[in-house]
Amino acid sequence: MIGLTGAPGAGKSTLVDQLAKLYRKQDRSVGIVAVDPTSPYTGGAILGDRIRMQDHFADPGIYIRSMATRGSLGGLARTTADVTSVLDASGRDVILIETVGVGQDEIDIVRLADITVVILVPGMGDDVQTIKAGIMEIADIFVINKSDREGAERVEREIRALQSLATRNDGWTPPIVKTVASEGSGVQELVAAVAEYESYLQKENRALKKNVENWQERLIEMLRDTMLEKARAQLGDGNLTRLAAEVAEHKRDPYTLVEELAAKVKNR
Ligand SMILES: Nc1nc2c(ncn2[C@@H]2O[C@H](COP(=O)(O)OP(=O)(O)OP(=O)(O)O)[C@@H](O)[C@H]2O)c(=O)[nH]1
Ligand SMILES: [Mg+2]
Repeated sequence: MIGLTGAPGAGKSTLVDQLAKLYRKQDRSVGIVAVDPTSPYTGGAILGDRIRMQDHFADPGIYIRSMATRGSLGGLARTTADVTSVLDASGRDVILIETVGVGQDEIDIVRLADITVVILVPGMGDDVQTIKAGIMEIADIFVINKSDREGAERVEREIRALQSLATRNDGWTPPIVKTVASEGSGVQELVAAVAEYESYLQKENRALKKNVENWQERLIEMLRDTMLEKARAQLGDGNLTRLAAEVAEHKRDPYTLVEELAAKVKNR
């Protein structure tokens, strides 16, 4: 299960498309999940992806599912988790999850993946600095896409510099692969990097350990969602507004209120 994340327009879909083609050539079945947490209403990118993916529609070896945000708390990550679980169970050899950006929702989504590929592009300037907190931790492999553009070397230097500051505690140094997804170059190298990380994960049971960690997080999320749903149901419509007004008007303190509400859910 490979998660690919990066800024809007970084070339994620193009790269996913190329990867899918390559894996199909190796006769492996592919599942693609495209998640768009940022644009709940337009769905433009997803439509574009659908059109781009038309090539594959006749191929039963490829399953494609696009999802826009559900807007509800935890909804997207959870739905994605469910879809990927189904794909996993269906025995797809490779599952590619495309998601935009590096916000919390997306980090949740990539946490589902066995391998996380972070896609950067040249010309982002200081962006690498701003997003480093999120991405340095989640990237197993870095891709510098649009390497046909000026500045790819600079991005590479910046990643290396950040890597030298913080080594991962599992000892893996995420490789940096330069690609031009629109022309298909570097994709072979990316597949090789994925395979290398895969075999690294197989050693010393690392894959299982990672999976256990993922499930630990996911169980907590599922639990949180379920409890929250219960609390919402308990609260009923309109009551939240009334309670919020009371807190805003300093008639109640929020800490005691939340304790009370939580206790009610517990006792049900
Ligand atoms: N010059 C250049 N253009 C590229 C490359 N890869 C993709 N593109 C173009 O960049 C644009 C965006 O590509 P997408 O694959 O849609 O990017 P994305 O990250 O999926 O975009 P969103 O899903 O909207 O966030 C398209 O016009 C691609 O043709 C590349 O390596 N070099
Ligand atoms: Mg896309």
